[in-house]
Amino acid sequence: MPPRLRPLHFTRLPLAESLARATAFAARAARRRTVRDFAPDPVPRTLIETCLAAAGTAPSGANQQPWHFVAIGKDDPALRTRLREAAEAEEREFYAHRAPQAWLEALAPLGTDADKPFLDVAPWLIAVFVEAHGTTADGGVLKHYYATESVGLATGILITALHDAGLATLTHTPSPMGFLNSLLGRPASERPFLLLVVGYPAADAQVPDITRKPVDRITTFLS
Ligand code: IYR
Repeated sequence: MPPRLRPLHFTRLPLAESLARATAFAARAARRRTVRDFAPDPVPRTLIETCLAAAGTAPSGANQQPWHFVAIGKDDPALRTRLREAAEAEEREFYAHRAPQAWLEALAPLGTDADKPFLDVAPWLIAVFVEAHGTTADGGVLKHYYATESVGLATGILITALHDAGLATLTHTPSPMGFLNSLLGRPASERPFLLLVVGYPAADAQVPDITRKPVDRITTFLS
């Protein structure tokens, strides 16, 4: 069957405007910091939903859109407690036993530990899942292509959208994350990708004094 096509309707920007936009965006992006101290202040659901809509525009393998987001507000404090307890149990194992010394040394500049109060405090947690495979019309397994890469792209857009909307995020990766399936009722066909913590930074939030590689160290131009 031939693909169904329609006109793109692309508007080309004047070059000066492209440059101005790119400069402004790079400056805004540079202001994003991973935050670990959150304020309890509420964030309306509609703001989260709008950023999730942006995330859902990510390119994906064969346009399969193999992502699922579970947004957890504060209506169910018992669920928050269960999530925190499960994450901290894994983290305690990680910091005390599982992490090789070299990994702990790599994390030292960030000052992280097994305590995850932000899982209680932040107004929203967004659990991101990879749909490792889909389901065919007759109930069979539908292979997904580049599922992990696709979800990484969507998560990048989500983080950027949340930042651009004036919110702070923490990309949290308790490992292993299987408890997210059971606590959030997601099927075995979905693999937890990460847990995004979202809200406003605490008034006294501090961040590690670290730098980013300049563009000429992360890029090779061949021209
Ligand atoms: N998941 C642990 C450890 C951790 C790992 C990496 I890689 C980080 O960049 C930060 C933390 C934790 O959340 O503390």
